[in-house]
Amino acid sequence: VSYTLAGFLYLAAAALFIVGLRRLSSPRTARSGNQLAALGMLVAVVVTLADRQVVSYTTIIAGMVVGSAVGAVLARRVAMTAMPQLVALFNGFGGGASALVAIAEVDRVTLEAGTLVTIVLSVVIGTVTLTGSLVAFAKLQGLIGGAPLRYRGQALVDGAALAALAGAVALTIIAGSDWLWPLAGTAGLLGVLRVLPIGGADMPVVIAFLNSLSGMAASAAGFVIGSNALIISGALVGASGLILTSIMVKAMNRTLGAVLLGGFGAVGGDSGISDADRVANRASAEDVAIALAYARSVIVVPGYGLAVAQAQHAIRELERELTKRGVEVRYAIHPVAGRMPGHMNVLLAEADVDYQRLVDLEDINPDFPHTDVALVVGANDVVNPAAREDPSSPIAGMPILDVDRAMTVVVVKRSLSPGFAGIDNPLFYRENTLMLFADAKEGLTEVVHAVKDV
Ligand code: TAP
Repeated sequence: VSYTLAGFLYLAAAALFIVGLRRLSSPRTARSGNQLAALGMLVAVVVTLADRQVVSYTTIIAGMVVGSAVGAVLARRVAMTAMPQLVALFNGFGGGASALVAIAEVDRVTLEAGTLVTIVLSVVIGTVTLTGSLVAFAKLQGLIGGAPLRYRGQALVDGAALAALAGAVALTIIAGSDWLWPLAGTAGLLGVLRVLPIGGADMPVVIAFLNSLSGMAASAAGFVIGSNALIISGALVGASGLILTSIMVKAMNRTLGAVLLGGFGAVGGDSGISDADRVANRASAEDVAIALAYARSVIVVPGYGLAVAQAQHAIRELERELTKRGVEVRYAIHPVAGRMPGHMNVLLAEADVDYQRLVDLEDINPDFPHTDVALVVGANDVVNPAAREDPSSPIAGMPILDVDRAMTVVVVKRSLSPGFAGIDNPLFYRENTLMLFADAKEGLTEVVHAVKDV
């Protein structure tokens, strides 16, 4: 491939990435956006293989076969609810790959000051991303405890690690590439030390942030090897990761600084609900069916439990039955409902729920006071009124869906157990709340039958 043609094709790939990303902003165009971006990646990979003096095609093909096989198995096996861990691993490997590319490049290029700086950046950001992501993975997968790790002298240890990293950076720049591995070692240590103190409840934000870092590492590696396509795609990942981080941080009413400092999400904490007040109104599927069938308006609030139970088709069926009876049915989507950004949207799309019925938090909250029934399915933290009412709650200030303001609230979940944040939910003990204790799929299926009989 001629130099100009290669440059042109890389540019085309970058344009495909950008258009693809743009199309991801609406569910209607997301599928084609994904395909366009994948096409861009294919172009970039093919041109790289044809254009560069690659080491050996045999090694590359072997790598691609093994990688694709692992990817295919993961794609089929990993449950949607475990997607955050998988994304964490992907980010980590992306960061690690960028660091390795930069280290490998040292022997091939003449080290000018500029190149050395980009190599140091790739190695530091890439390795922090790798080890930080591995810790995030281990926390979400339950391999290590999700609680924030606190110990005496933590600030001192962090400070020492930071100082060691600064020393390794200085030595690499002054004394050259021999110091790259110690540099990677200290950066890796910092990644572990920084993510361990952060609680499981903040992991999604950490993962989005590490995603952004993996993009920055790739971009820096792009400068090292002089690849425009890598610089641009890395920058796109870096920027979109940061935007996602900011959206999630806002949705949890935190700041990125507070999240990264860690400590949030400690289990325990007094909910302030006395045992005498812990009386829930238990309802049967028939009770729920009557409340729903005679309502004018129903807002469904899907949460993590809907995903676990795979109850998306059952809720869609219920929506059909209710709309047949003239009930207005909409879905309220909390930005961090479920376990990954867009979780509920993907789930409901799978069951062919019309996008028009999906309403965001800010737009739907004013409607709850005029709504007959808020039907909460497998959601907990995102409807916990303590966030609004109790300044001492660990989730105080987190924007929630104001379901408690609806005339009647129906909650479908198996028990009174807490959700992801591990805290009690006073909503379950309110007078206008009916609890249907059931697996979401089984419970909703019974409700559908009962609605048909009303
Ligand atoms: P959660 O607060 O985690 O509550 C889910 C509820 O679902 C649980 O209380 C559980 O109660 C119930 N459940 C589990 N299996 C069920 C089943 N088979 N049938 C019916 N119910 C079932 O969920 P949420 O309201 O969606 O909130 C999400 C939480 O996850 C937030 O704290 C958020 O910060 C965090 N988080 C979000 C993300 C993103 S980006 N979305 C990523 C990671 C973490 P029972 O055991 O009683 O059934």
